[in-house]
Order: sequence, then C-alpha cells, then structure tokens
Amino acid sequence: MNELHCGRFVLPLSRPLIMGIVNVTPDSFSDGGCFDSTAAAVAHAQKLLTEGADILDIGGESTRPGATVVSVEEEIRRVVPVLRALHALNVPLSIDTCKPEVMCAALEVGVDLVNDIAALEGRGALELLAASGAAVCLMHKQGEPQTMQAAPEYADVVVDVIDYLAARRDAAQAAGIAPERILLDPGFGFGKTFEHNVALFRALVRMRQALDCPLLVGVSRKSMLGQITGRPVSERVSASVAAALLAAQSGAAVIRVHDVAETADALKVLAALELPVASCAGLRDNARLSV
Ligand code: 7PJ
Repeated sequence: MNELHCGRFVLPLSRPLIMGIVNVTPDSFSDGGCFDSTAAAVAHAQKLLTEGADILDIGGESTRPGATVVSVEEEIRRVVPVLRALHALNVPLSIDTCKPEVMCAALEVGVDLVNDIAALEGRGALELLAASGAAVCLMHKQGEPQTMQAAPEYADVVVDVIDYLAARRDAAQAAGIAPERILLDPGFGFGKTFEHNVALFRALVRMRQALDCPLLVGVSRKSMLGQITGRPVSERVSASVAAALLAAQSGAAVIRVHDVAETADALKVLAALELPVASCAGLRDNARLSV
C-alpha cells in the first residue's frame, strides 16, 4: 500500500509523513497547560503546519502514565472547537481519542483520521469508523494509562504486539474498513518497559513486513529517550529527532512528533542522503573489519 485514504485526502506514503501533536489538555505530558485554550491550540496547530506537519493530531485527554481520566463531555468541550477552526484550513486532521462518543463528535466535524490508543476496542467504535471515510490508527497498549507502567509483562513482546495488531487489523477490515485506511502502531511507552520499547523499535522492519500495513511511530519526548539520554522532557528534542530519523529509516510511514520543524529538517536530510540499506550494511561490516 503506498497511499493512505484519509477522509478528504489521499496521502502518498512514498516518504514518511509528519504528524504534529496538538494537545488541548491542561495536564498534558509535555505542553503542560500552555495550549489549553482553543485560540492557543489553533495557533500552535498553524505553527506546526508552517513547520511542515502533514497531519495534525488533536488530543483532549492526556494518556501519559498516571494521567487522570477526562469525561466525555469535557473532552468534547476541549477538542471540538479546535477541530472546527482547523477544518476550514483544509489539512488532514486527526483526533487522538479512545472514546467512541468523542470519535463521533469529531467525525461530525469532519476529521480525516481517528487515532485510537485502544485500537477501536470501545463499544461501537469499529462500526462508527466503518460508516465514515476516515482513516484509523490502531495502537497496541497493555493495560490502562493510569496503571500500565506498573509491571508490564509479555511472553515475547514483538510477537505479542504483532499478533494483537494483526487481530485488530483483521477486525477493522471485517467491519468494513478498507486496508488503505488503516495504520498500525506498536504503542511505545504504553505498558512497556525500556527493554520492551527497545525490542519493538529494533523490530520495526519485521513488524512492517509481518503486518503488511503502514506503521505509525510515536516516541517523541517519551521516557525511553529520557532513559537513554538522562534528560528531562524539556530537553529531549535532539533525542526525539534522532529516534524519528531511525523510525523513518526503519520504514515507518507516519511519525508522530512534537518538534515538527526539527523533524522535517532531519527527514529532508534522510531523503537527500539515504544510502541503500544493503550498502549501509556493507559499510558497517567494512568498518568492523578495519578496527
Ligand atoms: C501515542 C499516541 C503513540 C499513537 C500518545 C505522548 C503520549 N497515539 N498518543 N501513538 N502517544 N498513535 O505523546 O507522549 O505513541 S499520547
């Protein structure tokens, strides 16, 4: 599949797409209340567009580990005015929610993609999406955001995640969602230890092949990058850009990021300079031989 059918748009997947994160949450993971009004969220979204975002992902509930649950009414109150304002801009709009009622309200406004960390497991969510023209991102998580980092366990994290995503992809298709409308996401940080996240990142190429479906990767500013660099959230831009680049090189179709301008530059460098995979391996082998 080399295009994504995404509501009003058909997006080519010949290069990795940048999904820019727009939080409309006072308690959000890293934007912490800076963009909690409609006007500020819309302004932030416009900035991300000028920086090179291909898709805007609007979220009204923080799903960071330990975050509190937001009511349906409150989430709709946060996101719908922002979606309405952005809809007129004619750019691909995504709603980041796991609540079918919020999906419904967002689809009524005309969002092009539903980004669901619960992979359309909510009651009526599959049917809702099937009846729309929107694309969907089906993400893997273990447990619920409030408790998921307590003690995540897997028989084999890569196999378990592939099996889950394959089952949700099949359920979506059986409900009537066409394959060209589906993205899959291993869900970095959602009920995963550092080692689980590393194993999944290293398996991106394998996952892409096993699932035969474009992948979305979201590692921007996440704790795994804090563990690697020892830096707090506010200082994880460089690590996030490095991880975005590696995800793109591993074949990710969509990269979900906070820092759009920096990621866009990095992806331009990748597009201009990328060596064929085989010759990269050759160089690495040569380098090893010469030391
Ligand atoms: C993800 C997400 C992710 C998808 C969040 C954060 C936490 N949606 N929503 N994938 N993460 N599809 O941005 O740190 O990884 S919220």
